Amino acid sequence: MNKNFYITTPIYYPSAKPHMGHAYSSIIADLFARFKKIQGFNVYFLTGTDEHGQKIQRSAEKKGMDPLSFCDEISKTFKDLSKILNLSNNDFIRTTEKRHEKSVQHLWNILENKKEIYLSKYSGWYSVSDEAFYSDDEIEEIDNKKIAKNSGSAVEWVEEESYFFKLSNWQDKLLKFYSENESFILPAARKNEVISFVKGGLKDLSVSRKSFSWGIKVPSNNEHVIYVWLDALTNYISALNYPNEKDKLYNDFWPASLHLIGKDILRFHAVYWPAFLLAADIAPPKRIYGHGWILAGDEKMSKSKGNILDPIEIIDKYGLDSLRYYLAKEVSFGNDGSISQEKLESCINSDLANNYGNYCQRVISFSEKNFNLLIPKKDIFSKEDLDLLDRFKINFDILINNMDNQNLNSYMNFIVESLFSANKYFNDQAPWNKKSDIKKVKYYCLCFIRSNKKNFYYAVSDNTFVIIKSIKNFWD
Ligand code: ME8
Repeated sequence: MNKNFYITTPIYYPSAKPHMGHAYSSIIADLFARFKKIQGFNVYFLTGTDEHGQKIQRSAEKKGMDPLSFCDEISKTFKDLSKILNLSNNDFIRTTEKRHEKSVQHLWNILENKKEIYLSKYSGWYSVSDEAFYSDDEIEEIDNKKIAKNSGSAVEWVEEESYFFKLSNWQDKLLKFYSENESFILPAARKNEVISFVKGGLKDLSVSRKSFSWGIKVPSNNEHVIYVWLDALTNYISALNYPNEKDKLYNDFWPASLHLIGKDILRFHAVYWPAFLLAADIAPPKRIYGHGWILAGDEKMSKSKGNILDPIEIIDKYGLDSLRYYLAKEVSFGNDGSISQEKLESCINSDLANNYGNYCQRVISFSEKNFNLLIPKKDIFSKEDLDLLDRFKINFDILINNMDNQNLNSYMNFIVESLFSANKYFNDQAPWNKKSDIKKVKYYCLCFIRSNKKNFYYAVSDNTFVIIKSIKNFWD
């Protein structure tokens, strides 16, 4: 069995400071990475920043800075955030690094040599905010402004010489690939969206720009820079030292186990990326999971809308583990979820403080008072007690299966239900009245805390004691 697991977040645009949406993708990816580690997998976890293209060039110009200095400054805030979030990432890639440029140009040369790329002229709509080309039927006019229907971003008319990738050749091969790899795109509803988009017909894709210069040069024609998405997607292999196919990282970890992304960038990952790779005879990743959006009210939280919650402020106020728990539990994974400080507080109160925290506190202080914190022997159990204790063991394969299919909601529900039933057990047994065998009750309760810690809290966070401490602080 292959015990390597390669997981990635999107590489974020350093056009403005990171917000809760970025923190969300990174925290959930980290949760899966940690879970696989607990299972004994050799995990490689990548995140980073996507630094080329017109969007970054314009953002830098607005600040009166050269693009690289601008990226240096903002990319650092993303890197700092990865530390503040306690991500277990192995690498942080920046697309302005030389190692990445070499990789992208190599991939370009392969595609050009294989005649998958040709020179022509692009005329059509372009959204700088999405860094995406749109066809006529994908745009609409609102208040005299042309916008992309799916994102609401402004589009502008572009006419310029451009290289094209023969995406139209890949329509049938992609459909075949999706049907042979049933769980390549998750969740299922998103897979259907992608399939109907591809069935609707694929046009050749413009993969270079000539009217600005902030990007990686087309090796054979330095008047053109490579389209930022072809550049950005390649980060997933450049970080593994592609094109050095003998490299250990590349050998061990490609194809990736999971690209975790937001649903806004599904088309790039589930259509363009496998087409580029198949055209270059490189295996596509095993899975793309497109999660939903974090909403503020009923709108997407985004830099351009200015409705963002700053993860650093929230962490300063409530602690990292509370935020990680809240995002994993309260945002139904795969769907959009609206978050707020009020909901975060009530989640901390009900689940962490009243439920798990209260439980740990009662059990531990009870055990301190009566047993000097020593754990009694296991031979005092009835069958019912052992069944209760085995709850995790019995469900372990189901839990692993949930996590392997990114069914985070079922996993979280199991944990939360277990917390409730453990609390109920302690109450029903009322060991403080000495009506039941208090040693037995205590053993069960401590086991529960321990297995919960191992199976869940380590996955949510590195340091369970920080959680218990922060829960205690919350009470006090
Ligand atoms: O798209 N809710 O970068 P980006 C949930 N550079 N997730 C959100 C979110 C929200 N409100 N807002 C952002 C790019 N995200 C490209 C990616 S990858 C090769 C290149 C998360 O800075 C989500 O994962 O716009 C989304 O897909 C990503 O940030 C977009 O980040």
